[in-house]
Amino acid sequence: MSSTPERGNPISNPVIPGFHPDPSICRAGEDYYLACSSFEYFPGVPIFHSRDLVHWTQIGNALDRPSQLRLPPDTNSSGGLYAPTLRYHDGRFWLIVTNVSGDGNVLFTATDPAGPWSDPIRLPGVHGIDPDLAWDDDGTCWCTVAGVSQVRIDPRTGETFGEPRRLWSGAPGAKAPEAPHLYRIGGYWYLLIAEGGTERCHGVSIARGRTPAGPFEPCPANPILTHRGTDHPIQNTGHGDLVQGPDGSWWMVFLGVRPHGGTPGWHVLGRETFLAPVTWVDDWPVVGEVSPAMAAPPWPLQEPAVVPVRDDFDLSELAVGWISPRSRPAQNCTTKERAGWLTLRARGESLDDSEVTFVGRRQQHLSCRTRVLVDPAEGRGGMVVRLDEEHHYEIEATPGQVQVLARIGPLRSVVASHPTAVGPVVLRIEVTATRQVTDARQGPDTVSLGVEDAKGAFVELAALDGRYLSTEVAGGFTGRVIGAYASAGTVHFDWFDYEPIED
Ligand code: 6LW
Repeated sequence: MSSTPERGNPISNPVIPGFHPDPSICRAGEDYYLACSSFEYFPGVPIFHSRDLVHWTQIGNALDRPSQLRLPPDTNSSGGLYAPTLRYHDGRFWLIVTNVSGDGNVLFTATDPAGPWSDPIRLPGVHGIDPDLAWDDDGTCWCTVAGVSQVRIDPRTGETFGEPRRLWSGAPGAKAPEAPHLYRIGGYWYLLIAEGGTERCHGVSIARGRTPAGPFEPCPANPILTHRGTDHPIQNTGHGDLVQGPDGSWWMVFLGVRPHGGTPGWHVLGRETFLAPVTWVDDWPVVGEVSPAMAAPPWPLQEPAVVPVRDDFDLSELAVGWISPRSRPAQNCTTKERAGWLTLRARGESLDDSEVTFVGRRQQHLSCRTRVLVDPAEGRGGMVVRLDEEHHYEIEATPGQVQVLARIGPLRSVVASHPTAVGPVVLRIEVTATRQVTDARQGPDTVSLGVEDAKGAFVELAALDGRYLSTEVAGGFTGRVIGAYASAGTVHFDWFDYEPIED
């Protein structure tokens, strides 16, 4: 267990930017896979692949059909799927996750993490969130949940054996001991947990024992990771998972946020997945420096995937990064009706509705430009920056007019109206992060909404303060999702551009 990652050229952290919280990682030979929570969105639990821990590509969503993921219309935003655990054992991939708005703890298996994953194996005897899976040498499977408690299960049937037993639960008095992960490393069983709550007091602590049930001895250096009380640009660090790199060195993935603007600071991209090196001292893990530009690991890095700006909707299925609130019936969302177009058929009457027809992708950059070509001839719809049903800014097209609408909590407003030629129109939203704070009350960014004229020039119709589309204002566990929607009739979209803007 002794290998210290060399210091190489800087790489950017988060390694998976945007709303990708509660990361869980596993290694299968030379491949790494990672899963994140996804809450009220369908499909659920995005699955990523990497061979260097630095460059990640989404290869699917583990829960991508209604028989796996039922999120009823009354599922709260930030309800649904909480933290998963992804493990590779006995030649199969295992994913356990809690649907707090449905079946509780459920387990899925796959031979290919890109899918298909199995139908759910229910675990009625496992209570609580943040379920973890760990196997003993004799094949016994232990399921450990927030709190922290543990019960033996049969992962193939979901059967539990005996009563849950309480395990070490972190520092006395620390709130929210959760995100447990149990590892057999060397002569110890290590129990890694998060504590302090997923906000600014978040942290990672660890204890070790000689059996999976303990007793556990807390690490004298706990918390082994926290940024609480610091002015570090990455905050809320916690909810970690350990993994060994290709050279045997150890690393941790964990969640963090990047608050922007004046005080108290607002994060708009949700909780993102970060990476940090880990070394071992006296058989205790020591987490290395967490930096937005961290030293690359000491092994060859993959070429980063080239991500196209434009999605032309030319494929018969939507790309894996597109998500919708709660469900996405084919009759409301298809790329098969008008070849090369995304056709959205309205269900709700506005983005205030829990089942609005909306297809979006996570905002992954502090500044970015999104554009869409919309044909509203048969309805009403447009492009939106969404936090949840009560916090969204949109530019909406009907034949001959566009409007900018804003929903902030109890307030809903038509901010601007603008005549357009009848026919397809290009809508644009530009998000510009606050670069220089000159006023303590300054927000994290500005969201500009408008259209493009016949020459392609941006006609800005409104520039709105982005703080109202932040998690600090909206509450909950998610981050911004930007996409296309229909609020009446049928609306067609020819293409959608998402372009990062360097800060
Ligand atoms: C997650 C738990 C948590 O399951 O929030 O605040 C839940 N901590 O670890 C959703 O991310």
